[in-house]
Amino acid sequence: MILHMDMDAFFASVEQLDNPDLKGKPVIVGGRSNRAVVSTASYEARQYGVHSAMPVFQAKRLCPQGIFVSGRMSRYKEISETIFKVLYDFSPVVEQVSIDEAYVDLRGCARLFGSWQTMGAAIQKRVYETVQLTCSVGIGKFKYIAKIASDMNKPNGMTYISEEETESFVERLPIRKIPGVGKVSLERLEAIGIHTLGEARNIPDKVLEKQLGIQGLRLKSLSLLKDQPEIATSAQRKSISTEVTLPEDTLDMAWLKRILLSQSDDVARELRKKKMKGKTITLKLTFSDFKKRSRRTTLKKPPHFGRDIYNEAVKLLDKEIFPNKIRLIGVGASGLVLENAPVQQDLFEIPEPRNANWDKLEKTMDSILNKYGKKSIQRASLSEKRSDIPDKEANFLKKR
Ligand code: TTP
Ligand code: MG
Repeated sequence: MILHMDMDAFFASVEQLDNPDLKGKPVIVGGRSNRAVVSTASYEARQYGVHSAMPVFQAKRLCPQGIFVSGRMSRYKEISETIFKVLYDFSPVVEQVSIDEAYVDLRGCARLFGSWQTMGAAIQKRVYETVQLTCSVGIGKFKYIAKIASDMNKPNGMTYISEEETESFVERLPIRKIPGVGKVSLERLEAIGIHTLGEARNIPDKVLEKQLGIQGLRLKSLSLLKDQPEIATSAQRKSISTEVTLPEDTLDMAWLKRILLSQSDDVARELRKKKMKGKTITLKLTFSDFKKRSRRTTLKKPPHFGRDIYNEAVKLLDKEIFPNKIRLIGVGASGLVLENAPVQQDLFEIPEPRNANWDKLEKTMDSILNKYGKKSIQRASLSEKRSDIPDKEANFLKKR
């Protein structure tokens, strides 16, 4: 399930927060001149019909007693950053849409338990406790459903569209509520008698495409409850990697591979901690003449077990030609996706035989390491020459 969070009357609420005299009053944030437009208005001012993008002179006419203030962007940005930090505390999968709006993948909430609504309420509570401002949230199966839902009970509201309700919700959804559908498209649809997504569902693709182009096909796919875009997280742009400068330059492949196995375990453990998998595995080498080389492979099934990461890293190492001895070696995972994100299944794929005990072993190692610390346990294949694995300079979540 996806949650969409949107702060209530954001700029105006910040003004009321910083200046308690403004609380409960019609506050209108906008440019100074009469030619300027309203950025936003407090809910008290909205009662007079004032809204975003309205010329200030018109707002003054509608609400002469309004308190007009010019915006303080740096302050709004500062608060916005704090709010996003709160969201990242809940889930690694957060997509920031604007200064006061974000999607959160609730399936990625490691610290939240209970129903989706309990999770939504916990997020609202934490945002309020942290910045003393209210937000509204919507929870739904797809991003656009969550977004529409968050707007349905503003301010300080929560709207939950359950999996079972989704079909009838979409069926009855007025097209004007759908984000990204412009005025012209709306008028064209209304001209052919289409007002809801349910009505759009029965129109042939060709007709919709002729009327609205690609937008028409998008509406059709929404109406059919087809899979919609996933949350685009900044985590996807990050990588988890570790590297080490060797105590001496070497071409001893057996030693290098033992180090790679240990490093792959570290990367995998960090991935599992974050409930992520990495689609791209990178092998990084620096030679004794300080020349660098980076080799990567992208996998259809992203691994998060050390053994799998190791296998890929070794394949890359085995393909390598070495102009010099190796001075630094490292392995990383990027293209991060949520652990339970759907995997593209190959239609004719024969599943690889897999030793389930490996996975179990790694999970057991996780819990022992978490409990007793980094040096408490290690693979047997590493322990015979334990001292030859240099201390790792783990550099987790390094930005690429
Ligand atoms: P919104 O979330 O659209 O509006 P809002 O937070 O003020 O009110 P709501 O409770 O309905 O969500 O936009 C967030 C901020 O972005 C808003 O406080 C001010 C700014 N903004 C503009 O400057 N101009 C605009 O036209 C809009 C829509 C917003
Ligand atoms: Mg808002």
